[in-house]
Amino acid sequence: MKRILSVLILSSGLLCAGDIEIENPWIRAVPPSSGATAAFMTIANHSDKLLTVTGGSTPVAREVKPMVTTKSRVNGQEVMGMEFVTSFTVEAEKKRVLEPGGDHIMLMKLKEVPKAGAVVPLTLEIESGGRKEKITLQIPVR
Ligand SMILES: [Cu+2]
Repeated sequence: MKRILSVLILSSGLLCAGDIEIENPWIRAVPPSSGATAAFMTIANHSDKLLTVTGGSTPVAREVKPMVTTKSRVNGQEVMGMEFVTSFTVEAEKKRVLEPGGDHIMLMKLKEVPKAGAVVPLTLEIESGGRKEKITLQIPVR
């Protein structure tokens, strides 16, 4: 059986939905001509099961996709890159930090360019132990 849980918080801070805690979420303010921006946060998994962020949605963008940093070797040199992935995982009792220069959530094909000081809703689809949950965060733009 699937359980859908929806939780709302105001502005920044902490969200606790059972075993999932989202710390310090924020969205990067971008110039009006930008087609994309990114969301950052720390996802804490307090359960004993693997947690997977399988997707997301927001009224301000047509596409929401997880992106991770990659390391590859080109001509013997280590090269850092970025790559879209279908999901993020967070190990049991661990945290995953999404931060500038590292893993993040891309908001693309912006319908509305988030301005500094605004608060943008972002819904994350999360799976844990065969259970699916939706968490809606109210994320400050800065
Ligand atoms: Cu990106």
